[in-house]
Amino acid sequence: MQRNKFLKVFGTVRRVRNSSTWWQNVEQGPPDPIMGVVEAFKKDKNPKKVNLSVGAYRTDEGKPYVLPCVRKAEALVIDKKLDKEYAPIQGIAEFNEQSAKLAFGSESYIIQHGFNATVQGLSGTGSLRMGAAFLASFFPGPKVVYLPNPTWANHTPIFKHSGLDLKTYKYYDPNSCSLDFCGMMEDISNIPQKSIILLHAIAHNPTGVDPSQEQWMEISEAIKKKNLLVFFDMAYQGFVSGDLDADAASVRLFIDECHPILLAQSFAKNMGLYGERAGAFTVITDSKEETARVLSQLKILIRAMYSNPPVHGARIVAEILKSPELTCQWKDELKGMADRIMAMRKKLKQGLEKEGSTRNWDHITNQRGMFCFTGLKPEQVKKLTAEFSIYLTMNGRISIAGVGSKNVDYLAHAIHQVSK
Ligand code: PGU
Repeated sequence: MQRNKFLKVFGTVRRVRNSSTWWQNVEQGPPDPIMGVVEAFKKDKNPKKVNLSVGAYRTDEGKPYVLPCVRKAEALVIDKKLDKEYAPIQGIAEFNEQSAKLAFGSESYIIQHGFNATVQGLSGTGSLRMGAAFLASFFPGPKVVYLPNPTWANHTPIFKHSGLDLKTYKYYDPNSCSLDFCGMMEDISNIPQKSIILLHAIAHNPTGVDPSQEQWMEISEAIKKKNLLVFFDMAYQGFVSGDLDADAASVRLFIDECHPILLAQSFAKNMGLYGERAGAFTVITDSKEETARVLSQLKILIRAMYSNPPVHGARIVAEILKSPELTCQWKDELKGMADRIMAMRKKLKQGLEKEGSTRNWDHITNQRGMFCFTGLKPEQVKKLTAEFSIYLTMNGRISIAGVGSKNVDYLAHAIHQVSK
């Protein structure tokens, strides 16, 4: 039997075969801008440490939250003693059907006429990646995706990884901490005809700033003029208002306005199914026949990328969505999460006022969804982490879902200390 040989070189233990390895030119990569912060948080020994980096809901006590409706649905799924065979390439049919109904509304003409090619995706990220692969293979216009500036940190690698080019459009005004609507409209008017534009359907990440319904209408008109293909990322349906229909308003408006959109959905946040990787990707088509053609190509892409999706999370989602009782319970629990986040926004703002901060913190309560884009500069973020063990992303984004009544005053105090 051959034994491994070890050699100590400058204090590092190395396994040796030859003098060189295949991977000697692989450079150390940088930590992920979001997940890397979680890793740093875990290493911190300070008992007061607070993790506000990743967008994952926490209870008021700071604990991860499994929704009771998910527990119930999971028990029902387990009771069925289903087999562990492969799902179809496009995923579980019931899950795909229910996901599309949730996004477009069960009465939507899209659903009635089968104008949706919907496949199960690996949560929101995998659904976006599937969409990117589809665009890379089949989009007939310039393969350039216009992203809002700023946007979720992972959008850029997802589209780049598929070989698409990226450009940005103006979205956020740091002076007013609100939407730069004029800048956005101007940039859209300069996008070349038949390009691709990504829009956050609700709860824009990282800014927490969404257009009003009137502004969405104007955005739709401007996009129509340029004949752009819209790719909606909807990772937070229900998380803003607790109302699933209200939170899908932008997507439904674009459907009513006959935009041939793409849609990535995620059940990570609204059902708390983060690690189950349950999501869906939809291409809106012109006919049932087009749906069949698109679906056939999506299946070919999926087969090459991961063959077929995981079943457990999708079974839980389908169990909830097909049961009126469980859906009703889910809506209550979703509203509970949305309300707790809103209450924490108010408490944080009050806390800053109590600390004596003279800065305007209105944006904490004006912004929506899971995140607050605080406006803190990278040096202030570094101080928050170094001096107070408060972990957030370098762009000054905090996950309000990670704030609770026990740490909100500490957070307000720390933010005041670094920003006064
Ligand atoms: N799209 C947006 C706008 C998101 O914010 C996220 C998650 C996703 C898609 C993908 O979520 P899935 O978990 O793949 O369904 N953003 C969170 C979670 C951490 C991360 O970056 O993946 C965040 O903290 O920004």
